[in-house]
Amino acid sequence: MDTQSTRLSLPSEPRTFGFYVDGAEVPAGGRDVFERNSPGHDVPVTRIPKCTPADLDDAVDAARRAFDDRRWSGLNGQARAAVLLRAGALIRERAEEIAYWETLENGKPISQARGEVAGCADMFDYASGLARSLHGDSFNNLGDGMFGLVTREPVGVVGIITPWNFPFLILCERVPYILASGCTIVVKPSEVTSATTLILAQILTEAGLPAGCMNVVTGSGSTIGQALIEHPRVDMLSFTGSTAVGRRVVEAAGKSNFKKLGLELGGKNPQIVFADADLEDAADGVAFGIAFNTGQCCVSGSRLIVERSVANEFAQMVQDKLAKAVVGDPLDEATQVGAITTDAQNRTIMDYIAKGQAEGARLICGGEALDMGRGQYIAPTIFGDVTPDMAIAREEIFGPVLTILPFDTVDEAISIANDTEYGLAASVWTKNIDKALMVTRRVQAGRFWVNCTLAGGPELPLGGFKQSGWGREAGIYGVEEYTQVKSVHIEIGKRTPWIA
Ligand code: TXE
Repeated sequence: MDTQSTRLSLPSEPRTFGFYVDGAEVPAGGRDVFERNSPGHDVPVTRIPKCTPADLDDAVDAARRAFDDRRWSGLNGQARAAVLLRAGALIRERAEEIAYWETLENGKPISQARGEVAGCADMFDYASGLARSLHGDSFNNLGDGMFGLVTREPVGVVGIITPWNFPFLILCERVPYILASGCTIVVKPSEVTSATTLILAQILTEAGLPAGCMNVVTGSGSTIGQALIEHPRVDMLSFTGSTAVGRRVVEAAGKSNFKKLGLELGGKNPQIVFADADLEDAADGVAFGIAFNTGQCCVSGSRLIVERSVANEFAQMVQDKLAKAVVGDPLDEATQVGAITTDAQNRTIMDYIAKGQAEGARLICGGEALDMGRGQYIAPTIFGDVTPDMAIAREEIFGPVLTILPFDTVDEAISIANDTEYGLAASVWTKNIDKALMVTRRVQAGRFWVNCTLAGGPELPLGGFKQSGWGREAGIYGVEEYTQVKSVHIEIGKRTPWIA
């Protein structure tokens, strides 16, 4: 790649990856191969093996052996932390490579991918500390004859299924925390964005992670994904993706071994803007919240709930902001909004835009595909005159489409915000502390932003209320999620006999 110019060049030929089992890369061999085209350029960029169910069994067996013989969970926290710290350092060393392949497969801007990769290295640094500080509890108040302990133990073999919108970031919000807990892993990345997951497996081996602790099996959701969620020797599964597949995960867990589940599903996240907000900041935040990653974020702020007295003025301010956002080639350093990641998602977004117009919403801006010569791009779009019953106000579009819903009172704002089956994230913009706290308390969402949006880092947990999911990832909560608790009663001294 030519790093001198402001636009990186495309690879001269697709990069070929193997999958990853028991500490080594396995070439595709006679297996079918999936050739991925860059959504920003429509040229082939990677070649990924389509694994078989037998490959998945091999990966689960490797993870099972690595867990059961305690080669990882039996190490002390210091030793586990050392591996995670080295992995963080190696991610930084290979940051440019990871960002490049992430951009090619996903279509996100290279500058954004670089920021995400830096954040991912930080996840490993932070989780390394948790490997050392994870602890249980003790009960010294049970009388002189009894002492109580609560210990945390790793759950076991964890399956991870990731989507295509943040292939590396979502992975790194999970992997270091799971490894910190002492579990071992089998990952099934999205079939269209597997490259950077395979790079992470290489990095972890180089960092000193024992063989079998991190395995990656590539392939489709309906074959490999379904086999992983049904697998009887997988103890826990972390799924991030659509609500429809989330339901299948719950069914499969019930039909197999009742594996523990973590689910991060869809969102239809409110951005509540009061008239007393710093409207300039809020307009920038709302534009960012809907156009970042082309709106393909589970936490995108897709419903603008704005106080009626400033609704028109504010809509104009957001429109002006979006008009200045640079949409274009993801490999160009100046690009802020890249390509739509999959053909199917491109169709879904365009269908919702047509549906919004058919339902009677007013198209304020955007609403069209942008011709960049190649690849698939959609202009950031705003709909006004939206009513809460319209599909564009209720369903997750997963694209750069903002719907505006006005309100008159605080109660009404809260009620509109909660009028959804989802509860993943929410933002409130106001300079009035009472309103900010009232809204933060009463709106049902797992992540809340006050006078900001899409903020995050390794310390704070993420996850959803209502149908947005189960459990939490990241932070100390993320490590604890992958442990189970054991209570230990220890009798001290002579037993009081039951039979005299
Ligand atoms: O997701 P899928 P898709 C939402 C978003 C988007 C819609 C569809 O609204 O428009 O989902 O996206 C694997 N058993 N989100 O179709 O299918 C699949 O291979 C096991 C929100 O891409 O859920 C991939 O690895 N696994 C979301 C992962 O599930 C299966 C992010 C996600 O794919 C499977 C992505 C099966 N039967 C989409 N079928 C978020 N919360 O961020 C598929 N998969």
